Amino acid sequence: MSTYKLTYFNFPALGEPIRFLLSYGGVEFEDNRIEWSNWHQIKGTTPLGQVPILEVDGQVFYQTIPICRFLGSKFNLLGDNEMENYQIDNVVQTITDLRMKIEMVNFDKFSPPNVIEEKRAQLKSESIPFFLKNLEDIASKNDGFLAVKKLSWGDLYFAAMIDYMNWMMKGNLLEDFENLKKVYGNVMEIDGIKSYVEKRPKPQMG
Ligand SMILES: N[C@@H](CCC(=O)N[C@@H](CS)C(=O)NCC(=O)O)C(=O)O
Repeated sequence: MSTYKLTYFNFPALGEPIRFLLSYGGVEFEDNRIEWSNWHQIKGTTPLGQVPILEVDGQVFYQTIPICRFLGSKFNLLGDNEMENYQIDNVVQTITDLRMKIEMVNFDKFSPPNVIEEKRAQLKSESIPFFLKNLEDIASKNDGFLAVKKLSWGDLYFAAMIDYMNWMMKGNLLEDFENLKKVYGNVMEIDGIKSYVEKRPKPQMG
């Protein structure tokens, strides 16, 4: 049996889709949540000076999306052909683009408060509805899933990232998107995910 060790900080963000996938796969994993205060000692030991990293039988994997796709392959959450795999990659990239737009504002340490407020308002009224409408339309054609009319690693990635984006925006981004709510609900109802969410440590969200 393989061993899995995920190293990331004690918050959801990029670690959470990997935690969701490992929980879905029903494998034991070491959830190594590091402290910011120790980060300077760990940074130099990682391939790009970044986390998450996932060690599988001692082999180091890095870069969140490729790790998720790798686990999706392991746990039968890929599409059935190249077109379906493109569709999954496509929604994952769209979620990532939106996440990065929100992060740029949420973690902006340089702009004055009034500029940050303007940028948050722009996110709420323009970028977020624009990106989510794209995903909502795709989900409306996929029977409660984000792609390929069945559960894929893209759904798990989405649900994990929505929680993180909700936290950054201090609200419920899915409020007006019925099909995306179904996608989220389908993931959160999975036994492995439910039991992980019940027992996960309280994150340090700053
Ligand atoms: N492209 C990488 C980005 C990883 C990344 O930005 N990690 C951040 C935490 S979310 C990090 O390690 N920050 C600490 C640092 O760069 O020193 C991925 O998708 O995994």
